[in-house]
Amino acid sequence: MRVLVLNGPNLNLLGTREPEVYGDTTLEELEALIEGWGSALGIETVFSQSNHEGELVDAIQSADGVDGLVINPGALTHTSRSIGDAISSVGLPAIEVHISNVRQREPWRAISLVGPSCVRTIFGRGIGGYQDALRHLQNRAVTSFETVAYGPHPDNVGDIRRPDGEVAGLVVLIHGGLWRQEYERDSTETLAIDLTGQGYVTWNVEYRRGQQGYWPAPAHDVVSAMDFIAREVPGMPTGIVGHSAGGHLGLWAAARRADDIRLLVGLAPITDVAAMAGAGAVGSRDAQRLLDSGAPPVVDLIEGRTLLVHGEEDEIVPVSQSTRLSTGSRIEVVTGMGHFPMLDPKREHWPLVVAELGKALV
Ligand code: CA2
Repeated sequence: MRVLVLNGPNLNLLGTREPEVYGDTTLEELEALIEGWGSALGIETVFSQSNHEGELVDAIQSADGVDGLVINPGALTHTSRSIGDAISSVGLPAIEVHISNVRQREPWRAISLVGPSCVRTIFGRGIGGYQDALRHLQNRAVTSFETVAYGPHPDNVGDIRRPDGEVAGLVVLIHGGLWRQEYERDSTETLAIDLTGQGYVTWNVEYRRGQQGYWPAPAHDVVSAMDFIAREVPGMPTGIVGHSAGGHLGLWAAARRADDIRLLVGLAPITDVAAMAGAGAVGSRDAQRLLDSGAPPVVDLIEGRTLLVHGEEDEIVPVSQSTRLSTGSRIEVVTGMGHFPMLDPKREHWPLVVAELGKALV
């Protein structure tokens, strides 16, 4: 796979000014990083940067022999119809990337005239957003899926992936990201693809988060998403895999649909929001916001049908979030593992998760 990475006006200044907004990595360093992320994924990357709208349009039009685009159009995002038109005209899947959280800055930055021509917008994740964009392009290329709405809000959607052969069951995936707006379901996509490859219908769920509602919006959405998929794919033995804050939502939803859920797998789940709020670490502010909106301080387990898997080296959600729950659940502590490797089906924890799903979903 070959991907063109395009950066627009002023991004040549990266690393030289406003490091508090855009970080301290220069464009040259960023392109080297992206090249490395690409080759780790088997993606060849080519680069271009311009401060001129017409040059960006030319670069898109002449994107020969590439399978996708990653584009940060800079401030042209908010004004340029011609860049959006150029993307639509070449018919390549394009991901719009913004380093900063454009939805929580000046209101005009939240408006994108380029976004409607792109298959996804990734924002507010720092330069890591470019890596996520490459991974998402690759994920889109390897399996087909259907994005379906389960409710009225734009975030009331999910991706259904169906296996080719016999169906072993249904797995609902719930992504994490501290209930923040900038983290979306692309993080659980690789797990969904792996599970679909193993015979499961997967339902990778989006839900309202952050500014769109701290509590109970995400929780209500996840339950609605589960009710929706049970109607869409009826009679399936069902499991849930939730990562981090998605583990929290999964536990909450599983307790409410306990009769229907055979196994809840929490990957580095947040189980004690109050402890997280009080820890004074990453996520404490988010957890406090959740509590202030009325979230229960701790979530329940579904006795005997919960598997918690947690990396001992997790610096975002400490392992104590799982080990505090000593009864009614199986807890696997994985040595030498941090928070994000839990999302990688090639890592050592995954065969156990797949085996337990296989036993439970019969
Ligand atoms: O967050 C992003 O990636 C942006 O696309 C960056 C654009 C900005 O206009 C968008 O609203 C959001 C470019 C900002 C200027 O870039 C600089 C980079 C380093 C130092 C100074 C400016």
